[in-house]
Amino acid sequence: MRTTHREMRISKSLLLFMLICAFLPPSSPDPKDESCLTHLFQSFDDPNKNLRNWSIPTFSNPCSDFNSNLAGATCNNGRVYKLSLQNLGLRGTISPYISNCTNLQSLDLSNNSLAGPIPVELQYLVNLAVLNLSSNHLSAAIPPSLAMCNYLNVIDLHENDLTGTIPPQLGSLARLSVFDVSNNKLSGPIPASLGNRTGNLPRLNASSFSGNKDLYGYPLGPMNSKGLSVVVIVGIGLGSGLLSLVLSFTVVCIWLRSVEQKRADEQEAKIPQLMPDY
Ligand SMILES: *[C@@H]1O[C@H](CO)[C@@H](O)[C@H](O)[C@H]1NC(C)=O
Ligand SMILES: *[C@@H]1O[C@H](CO)[C@@H](O)[C@H](O)[C@H]1NC(C)=O
Ligand SMILES: *[C@@H]1O[C@H](CO)[C@@H](O)[C@H](O)[C@H]1NC(C)=O
Ligand SMILES: *[C@@H]1O[C@H](CO)[C@@H](O)[C@H](O)[C@H]1NC(C)=O
Ligand SMILES: *[C@@H]1O[C@H](CO)[C@@H](O)[C@H](O)[C@H]1NC(C)=O
Ligand SMILES: CC(=O)N[C@H]1CO[C@H](CO)[C@@H](O)[C@@H]1O
Repeated sequence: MRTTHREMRISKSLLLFMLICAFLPPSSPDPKDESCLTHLFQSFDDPNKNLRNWSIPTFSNPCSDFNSNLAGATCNNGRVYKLSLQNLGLRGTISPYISNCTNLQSLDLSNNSLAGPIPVELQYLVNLAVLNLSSNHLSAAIPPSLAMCNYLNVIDLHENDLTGTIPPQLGSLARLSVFDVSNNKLSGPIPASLGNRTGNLPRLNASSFSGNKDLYGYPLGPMNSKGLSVVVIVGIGLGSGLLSLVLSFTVVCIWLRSVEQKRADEQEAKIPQLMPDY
């Protein structure tokens, strides 16, 4: 009787001990990941509540388990190394604090409704190999500093509202095998460092660049046709300007003449009155 009671007490405390252990973090939490995830969560707008288990307390230790307890985050050695948050209907922007997830190797935010610029701070993610921000509403220019992420082998930015030119610096990324900026609002020449890669570098074809109406050069067509349309537009502009100038001149001339005529008529009418009546 007594022993079973003691056993029960022992097993109870053992259970308590195990419970405490289960809730204690196995490694010390990382302040950088916490800052990264907290700010990212704040910059996202999540109307479908897909990130409902991204709560502030968990950010202090996102990698308490083998895996992260945050939807879409994967851990390795106590750090977040992969964020896969595609197809979640996320709105809002990408916080520059993303740069504090310094162990990130893969960032996939594709097929959401994220707006704003691609943060230049991505340049601090020196381990980044995969960047997929495709099918969002991202605007402004592609940061040339992405070229600082030496391990990048996938840059997928297709279907956004990106403007400006393609930074030639990205051509220096030796590991780059997938580069897709199709269906944006990019303009200018395609840098030869990307459009016409030489040596052992994987070549990119037209499908990487198509759907940007002001982008030109190999592997897309030359500027010619666009140059012609610019000439036509300038021609139409100048022509219509000249025409309206001529028209307004004519109108002024007609008005002046009618005024003159009117004055002459009045003068003529006055003449008989001025004439002394003999
Ligand atoms: C959060 O969601 C992910 C996937 O939906 C799941 O694996 C994880 O266990 C959840 N975490 C918590 C604390 O509920
Ligand atoms: C994009 O996400 C939506 C849900 O937000 C989903 O219905 C659609 O199939 C996704 N598209 C792709 C190409 O994964
Ligand atoms: C990027 O994400 C989109 C949509 O989720 C997917 O269809 C595409 O294959 C991805 N790109 C790469 C290079 O994996
Ligand atoms: C591509 O590069 C090769 C080697 O540098 C060069 O001979 C060729 O003319 C280039 N093609 C175009 C279309 O620029
Ligand atoms: C262009 O490259 C992509 C991926 O490398 C490939 O899937 C596609 O078939 C290529 N298209 C052409 C026209 O060669
Ligand atoms: C600790 C750390 O790296 N903090 C950085 C987090 O990101 C912001 C925005 O990029 C930086 O200003 C901090 O220095």
